[in-house]
Amino acid sequence: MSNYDVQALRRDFPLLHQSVHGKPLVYLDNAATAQKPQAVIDAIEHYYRQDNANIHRGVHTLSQRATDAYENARATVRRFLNAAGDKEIIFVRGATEAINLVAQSFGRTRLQAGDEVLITAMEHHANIVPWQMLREQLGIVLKVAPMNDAGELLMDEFAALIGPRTRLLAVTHMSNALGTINPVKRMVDLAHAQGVPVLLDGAQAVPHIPVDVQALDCDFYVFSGHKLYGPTGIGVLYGKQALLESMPPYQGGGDMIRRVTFDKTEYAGLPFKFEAGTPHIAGAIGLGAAIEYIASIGLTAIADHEHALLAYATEQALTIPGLRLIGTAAEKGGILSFVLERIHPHDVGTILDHCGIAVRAGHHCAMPVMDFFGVPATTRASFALYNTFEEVDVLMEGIREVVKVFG
Ligand code: 7TS
Repeated sequence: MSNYDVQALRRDFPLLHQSVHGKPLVYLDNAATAQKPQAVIDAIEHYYRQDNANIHRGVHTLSQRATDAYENARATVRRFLNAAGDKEIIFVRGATEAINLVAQSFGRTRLQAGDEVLITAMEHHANIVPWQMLREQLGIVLKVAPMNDAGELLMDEFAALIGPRTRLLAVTHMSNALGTINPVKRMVDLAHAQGVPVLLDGAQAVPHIPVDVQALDCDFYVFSGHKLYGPTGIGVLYGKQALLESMPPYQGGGDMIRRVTFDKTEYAGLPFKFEAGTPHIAGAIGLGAAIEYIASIGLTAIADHEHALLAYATEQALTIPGLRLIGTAAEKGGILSFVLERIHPHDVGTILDHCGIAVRAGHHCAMPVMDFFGVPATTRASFALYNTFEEVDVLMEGIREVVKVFG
């Protein structure tokens, strides 16, 4: 912690150095999307200035360079997740597309009416709606594991919900609305004990928690590049090789085939079977650069810094009259979600914006979580590697200003 030089790190992020409404920008909407370091911007620019070509299909030099850069990014992701091989890393648009891929490829071919998919009460809509679509298509049953008032899963109830018809457990590693970090290793073990495969939604977890998919032994792991300091439009589906091999393609087109005639198509092997069409080449390269950037700092150092920010912010927030925290799990990542008595979160967000502070006000694509806590929305501040204790002070001053204006 002591040699964590946040001011030096901030200089790596050009966007942070600007004013909003005449105030220095305080960017605390990192759970929605994180800012990009110069290294990522440079990698994307270098690709478009020097190497741009379509991949896998060209013998010319640029195409080979582009292919190498794209496949190197895949290897970087494989090391980041400690996957067993590059074939287990599928580039997709983001966490959302990855979950839809699993629902439509794995789900649609393996599940039947009456089969169950088990999720939790704190899922993002991206890990609810694809299963509801499968319910429409197949007549499967969606089961929801409950949580307590702190936003922690009730583990006994969860374990009891894994039954003979459970075909998949799909659960968030870290909640975007509450910050709760779930005991995913224990959950995987409980599911596997009953032969149930597990999908982990790592969209919020990967920027904050070192992930080892082999140690977790999860069957699928998904995340988005843009929350990990990488570009939008790129994300990752990790799947165990044998499982991915047994699944049909999600989309058809170029690059995912070995041979096509009008009568029959033979699909390509992994990972290309799941990457139909020209992929987001620059996005993958940018994501690779983001992962290398994070590795150069160390995810553990980043997590320690963010935990210190969260502890400080929590302590300060609790001194503000009428403030109620939403999400007080013992295991929590850098997310501070709250409501102020009789003040709508949109008003909070608007006033904070006038103070130069970017927070998110809304349901955070987790409406069932809002329903559970009996609130229409929350205001959410979420921390990243470049946030400072001074910024937490500015946030708290801003919230006190809101209370004064509306109080
Ligand atoms: N899962 C979780 C836990 C998320 O937080 C999000 C995005 C997604 C899935 C979907 O990711 P996408 O990149 O495919 O959209 N969460 C948020 C958020 O909290 N505010 O904006 C997006």
